[in-house]
Amino acid sequence: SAISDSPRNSVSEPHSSFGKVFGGAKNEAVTDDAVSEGAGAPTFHGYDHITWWVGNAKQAANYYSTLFGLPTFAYRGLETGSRYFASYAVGHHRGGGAADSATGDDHDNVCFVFTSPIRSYRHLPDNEPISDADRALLREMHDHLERHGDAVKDVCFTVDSVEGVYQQATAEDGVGSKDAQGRVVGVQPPTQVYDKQYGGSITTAVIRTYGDTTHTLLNRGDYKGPFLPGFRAVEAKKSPASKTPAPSSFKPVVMAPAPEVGLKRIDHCVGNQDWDEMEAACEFYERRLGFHRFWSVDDSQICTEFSALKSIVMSSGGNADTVKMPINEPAAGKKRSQIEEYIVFNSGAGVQHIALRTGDIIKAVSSLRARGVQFIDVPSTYYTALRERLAASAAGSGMKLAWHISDEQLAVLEQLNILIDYDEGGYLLQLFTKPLMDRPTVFIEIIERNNFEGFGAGNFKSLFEAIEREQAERGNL
Ligand code: TYF
Ligand code: FE
Repeated sequence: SAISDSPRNSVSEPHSSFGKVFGGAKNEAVTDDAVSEGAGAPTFHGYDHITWWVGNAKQAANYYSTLFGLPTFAYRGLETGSRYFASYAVGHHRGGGAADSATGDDHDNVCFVFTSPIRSYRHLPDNEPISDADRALLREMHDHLERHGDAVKDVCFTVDSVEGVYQQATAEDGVGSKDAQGRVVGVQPPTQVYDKQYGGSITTAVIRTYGDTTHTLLNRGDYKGPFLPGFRAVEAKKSPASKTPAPSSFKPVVMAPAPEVGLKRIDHCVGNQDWDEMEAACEFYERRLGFHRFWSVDDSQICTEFSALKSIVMSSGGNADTVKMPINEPAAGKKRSQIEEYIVFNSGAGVQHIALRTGDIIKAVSSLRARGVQFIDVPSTYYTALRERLAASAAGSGMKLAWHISDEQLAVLEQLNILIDYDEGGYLLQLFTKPLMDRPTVFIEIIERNNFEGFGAGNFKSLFEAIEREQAERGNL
């Protein structure tokens, strides 16, 4: 049946039979090793934004504005003096990442940045007045596009101490400051950048993680601008003012405003690894960033008739475990798994999906569907099995539940093809878009949590079978 095995995978349930739960405390031995003297455990406040490198940032920004209700609020490009790159910041950004991390309240901070090169690297004239740094970045961006297509480049966290985290991440600690593939971890040492236009400054540093993905460590200090230095605010577009009154024969076309989506924050951001790379990627987060293992499942638990995967959720700890970076790797199966398909089309490791949290998934998904977002659909047998399980609980023969979803709510969830995973104390509602680009690589998850911090393990089988049907259409099984 669809969610037949016990989906008890919450952190509060240490006896989970589905998914392994780790203690809440950090791995002290590892952390002590890695922290250089004087530096305390780093504090992560949350996700600030996620940067994608794409072929056409203008269109990508429009796609996420129109389909996901994330308006462009800041821009840099030719008009702001950026001669080689254009960037659009979309979403709702409330500077500083997670102002409410102490309370665990929603941060109302969902922000993507789409960046494109706007000049060729190979065809720059000999006398092009470009800085060495911009020339190197132009080359890196074109290489990235060739290798990965439109893809996530950087996941930016707001931190208390950029210097502290960077120092820990790059410390000579027996492994040296190189990652498992022998590459230097430090990409950009801590740098303070002032903003002449808006005032104030930010501090950033950049480190390398899996694949070509990086993490920017950001402290917004006293920064006053709309997003980051170099960006200028973009206001919502108004219709052009005209002095001459419109002729009465002219009936302007007026579109109904698109329904609001209500995405609140980035819940987690998952990285796919190549074969046998998961452990090293997890160790990276433990040793370099002081993360701990929050939850895991292995291939005996996540498998369909055809394919399997392993997954470990790495978490920053601290208030409400604000930053969660699950790591997947393929496992042996009869056919090519979705992780292997990703690895082929992405040419290696990278960000697989970004989960966006909402407080009202019915409203969010209704709106997203109306806007044209395409989701992966599970068969109706999923809901038949779910109803049986919930009925058993209600009759006292199943899991004892401290929460309730009415038949009517369940019917609405089925209409929208929203998936449910739960334990005794709470539940989550989630669903997944189809891949967002031609390469079957990155997708987005929409998630609502109700006292349940698990990762939808009870949905994995149905979900992966649905994904496999799509893979088959792509000729990848
Ligand atoms: O939050 C979740 O439930 C997802 C599940 O390839 C998931 O992370 C895991 C692996 C995968 C697709 C979805
Ligand atoms: Fe997820």
